[in-house]
Amino acid sequence: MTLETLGWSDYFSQIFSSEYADKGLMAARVSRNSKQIYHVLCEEGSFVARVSGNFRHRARLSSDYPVVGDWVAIRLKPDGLEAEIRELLPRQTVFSRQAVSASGTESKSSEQVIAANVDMAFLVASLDGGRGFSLRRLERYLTLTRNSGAQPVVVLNKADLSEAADRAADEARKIAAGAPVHTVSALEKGGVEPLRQYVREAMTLVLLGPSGSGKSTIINSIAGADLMRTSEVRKTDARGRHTTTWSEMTVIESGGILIDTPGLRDVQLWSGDTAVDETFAELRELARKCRFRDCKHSGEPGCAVAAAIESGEVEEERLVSFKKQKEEIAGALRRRDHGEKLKHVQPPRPRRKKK
Ligand SMILES: Nc1nc2c(ncn2[C@@H]2O[C@H](COP(=O)(O)OP(=O)(O)O)[C@@H](O)[C@H]2O)c(=O)[nH]1
Ligand SMILES: [Mg+2]
Ligand SMILES: [Zn+2]
Repeated sequence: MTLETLGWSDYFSQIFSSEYADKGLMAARVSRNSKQIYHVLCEEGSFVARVSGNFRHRARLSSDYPVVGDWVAIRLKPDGLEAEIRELLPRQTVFSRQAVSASGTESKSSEQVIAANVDMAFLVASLDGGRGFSLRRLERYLTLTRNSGAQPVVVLNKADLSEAADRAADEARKIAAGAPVHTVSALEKGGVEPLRQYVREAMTLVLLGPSGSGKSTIINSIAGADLMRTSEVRKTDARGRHTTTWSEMTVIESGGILIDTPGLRDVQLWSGDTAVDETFAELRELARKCRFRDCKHSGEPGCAVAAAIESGEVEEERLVSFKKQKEEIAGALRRRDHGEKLKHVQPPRPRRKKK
C-alpha cells in the first residue's frame, strides 16, 4: 500500500519531511480507534498502535488525540508487530461535534473529533417510512460538514422502500444550498451508481447519518465486497442495532478511502458560525434587506426574513433551525471547558505604565 493510495498529499508530505522524517519516524494513517487502541495503515502494512508516553504527557484535550483519518508519525516496536504513535500531524479538515458533560451545577462542553482529513461527506438518510429522514437533521449535518472543510453530498437511501423518493429529493435540494442530492438504493444491483463519481483514488469520504440508514451497506455496495458489518433495523423503533461502535476507514480496491461511522443520531454543533450562514444561505441573503443591520429576526420592524415567512417564500422551520444552530454554537463557546479556555485565552497584555 502506498501513502498516495491512503490519501497522502503535498500538504502532509511537506510537514512530514520538514519535521519528522529525519527522526526516523514513519508516516501512517489511523484507520480505527477504540479505547486508546489504534489501528494504523502505512507503507509497511497495518499495525496495532498506542500513543507514546510522551505524546500522552503533551496532550491536553481529547481533541489532541488521533482519530480515524488522522496522519500520524509512528515508530515500529522492535517486535515488528506493534507501533507507537509519536506525533499527530496537523489536520487539514476536522469533523467535530460538541460533547456536553455535567459536573455539579455546571455543564461543560468539549470538542469531540469524529474524523479528520476528509474530502467529502455522504450525508446518509433513509427514505424508509420517513422516520429516518428529517430535513432538520440534514441541516445540522450540512453545517457540520461545511464547517469541517469537506464537501457535502446528500444521499437518500432505501429509495426502493419509498413511493415519494423524488419528492423527498426535491425537499432536500431546497435546503441543501447547492450540495448534490442523490436517491439511491444500496441493496439493489447498481443502486449506488450515482455515488461512484465521487469515489476516486486518494479521496477520503466519510459516511454520516443515523444508525440503520444504510451507511455500511452503501460502502459494501460501492466496494463490491462485504467489508463492513451491517444489521437489520429493529422493527420497534426503526433504528439499526449498533453494529458499528467505532469509526473505521477502509481503502477500496478500485481506489478511494471510505470511513464508516456509528450512527450519530443527534449531533450537537461545536463551532462554525459561518458554516451556519452557508447552510441557511437564503436567510443570509434576506437579512441584508432587514431594516436593522443586527436584526435577530425576532419581531423587529422591517424584518425581511419575517416578511418572507409571511409570504410563504421561506418556511418558518428554517428560521427556527437557523436560530437553534446559532445558539448551540454560542452555547458551546460559553461552556468551553477549562482546558480549552487555557489554550485559547490570549496572553495577558502588559499593563500600561501610569503617567
Ligand atoms: N430495502 C433496503 N434496505 C436497505 C438499503 N440499504 C440498507 N438496507 C438495510 O438496512 C439495514 C441497516 O443497514 P446498515 O448498512 O447496517 O446501516 P448503518 O447502521 O447506517 O450502517 C440493513 O438491514 C440493510 O440491509 C436499501 O437501499 N434498501
Ligand atoms: Mg453501520
Ligand atoms: Zn430580520
